[in-house]
Amino acid sequence: MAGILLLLALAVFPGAVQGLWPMPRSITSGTTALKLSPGFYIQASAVNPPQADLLAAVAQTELYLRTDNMQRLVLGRGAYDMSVVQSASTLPSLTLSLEPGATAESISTEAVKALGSRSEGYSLTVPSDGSAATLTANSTLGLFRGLTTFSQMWYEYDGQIYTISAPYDIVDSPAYPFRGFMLDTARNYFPVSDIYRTLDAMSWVKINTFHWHITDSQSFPLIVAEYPELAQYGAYSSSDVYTPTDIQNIVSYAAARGIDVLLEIDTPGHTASIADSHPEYVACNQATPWGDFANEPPAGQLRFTDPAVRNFTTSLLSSVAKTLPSTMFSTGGDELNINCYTQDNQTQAELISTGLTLEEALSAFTQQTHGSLIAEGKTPVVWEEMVLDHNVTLANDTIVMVWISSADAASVADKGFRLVQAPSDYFYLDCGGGGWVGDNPAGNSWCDPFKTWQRAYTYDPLANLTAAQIPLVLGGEQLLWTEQSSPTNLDPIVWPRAAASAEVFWTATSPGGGALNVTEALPRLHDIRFRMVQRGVNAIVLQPLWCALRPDACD
Ligand code: CP6
Repeated sequence: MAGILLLLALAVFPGAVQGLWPMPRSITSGTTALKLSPGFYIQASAVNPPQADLLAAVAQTELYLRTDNMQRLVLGRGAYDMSVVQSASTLPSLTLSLEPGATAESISTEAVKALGSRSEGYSLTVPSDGSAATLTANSTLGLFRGLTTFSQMWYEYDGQIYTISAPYDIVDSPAYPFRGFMLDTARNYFPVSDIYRTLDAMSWVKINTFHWHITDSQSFPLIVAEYPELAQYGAYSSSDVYTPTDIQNIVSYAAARGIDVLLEIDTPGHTASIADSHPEYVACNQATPWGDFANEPPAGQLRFTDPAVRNFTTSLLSSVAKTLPSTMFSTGGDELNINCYTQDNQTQAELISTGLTLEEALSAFTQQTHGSLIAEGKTPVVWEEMVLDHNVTLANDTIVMVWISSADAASVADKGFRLVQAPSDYFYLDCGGGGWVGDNPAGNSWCDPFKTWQRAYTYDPLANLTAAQIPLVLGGEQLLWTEQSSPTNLDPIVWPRAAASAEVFWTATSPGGGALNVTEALPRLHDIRFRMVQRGVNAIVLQPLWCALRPDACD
């Protein structure tokens, strides 16, 4: 009977890699069991000098190893001969070192470097014979990514911590430099603690960019030192705000986890909340019916033809950008409503007096705002309409976010811009189905179409691009617009779905083919989801536990 069970086990998981997410790009693993010594430790003293954030990551990894308690998965799957597992060799330690010539900068310093110069690769070897495991990298950021992988190998069973896939030999690095997650904190407010927890979960799947859509028409929660009136009048309340200290804390928390914060102050559209403190800067403020002036209520867009508004916006963006370490800053540029300006007497008068078309004036506005960002060393980021709809003149190295449709990536690439894949038809996590769901007398699904993790996972980031355009794809991100999300549903609506693109852009087989296949991925996604729950993130379950315990039985 035991023999039949063992045979069955080998047939079900013939050396399958358990638990790793994203899957390393190069891995050999075995079928030998190995357990952590009771005195297991991670040795970082060869990293000289070891920075505080690396030591904190080491301590955190040691804690996760002891507390993840994954026994119900893999070992609890019941198909293993536990006497073999229990007589496994013991792993005494994991030794970290930098490759010769690499400097021991902090993870935080590495995390905010420009995309092309961020080094996230690492090599991780875990022998099965009881000799020490080794992790080497070119940077502390690479060591951090390797620690994340190491922490996903282990499963608690009966008081011991095991892997069943030793020996491991992993040489890993991301396929794409930009792997993001976007959160909108303007439709509904999220306390700093929710953002910390989200950053933790992002780091567990090696997402390296927090695209923070911090302001919009509904609220302006960002306290800007030079313009305190914006949040004073534009935030939902005096407590629903991010202070300069909050911003610095979030940026530091993110960087220590290998995450760069790409802040977005959306302009010139999506700015009705600026009218709460500066009504003279905003056209069609709360005009009705809102549908004639905006994609969702309230209407209101900056009067970008007005020199005072251009100067104010330029100063606002650079005041905020200069407080952030990222080399990127987003000025938005999505969903501009032209009718708002056609109906605005002041805008029309300014166009007549300057002799400019609306698009020429938009170009002038963008050149001024971007000019000051570039002068501060930032690379501007914009939504695709700036390039595809409004023909705005942009610096060649501007990064363009594709959102309207996956089909638009090729059009952006045709114009020669670098791009981030954020297509609504694959990567939007919200249930708006159009950004806005108000009255719904037809009673359609509140969440139609819901994008499953499988949908995101099967996205091909290089579809319809020529070989010459492929290098323009920096990566991609899943996004949460929060018209219908708040702290009450943040974790469940994001996790584990947002892990899908994390693997697409880390592991992606290239060219073409997004990643692996959903059948192979499902057991690993069960495991990372369970690990998220163990670590305090309320990620939704994917299937009955019965299926998670029996990979392949529910395909
Ligand atoms: N808010 C802002 C939004 C959306 C965008 N920008 C949005 C549009 C369509 C859908 C979902 C969200 N709510 N500022 C588009 C970039 Cl389906």
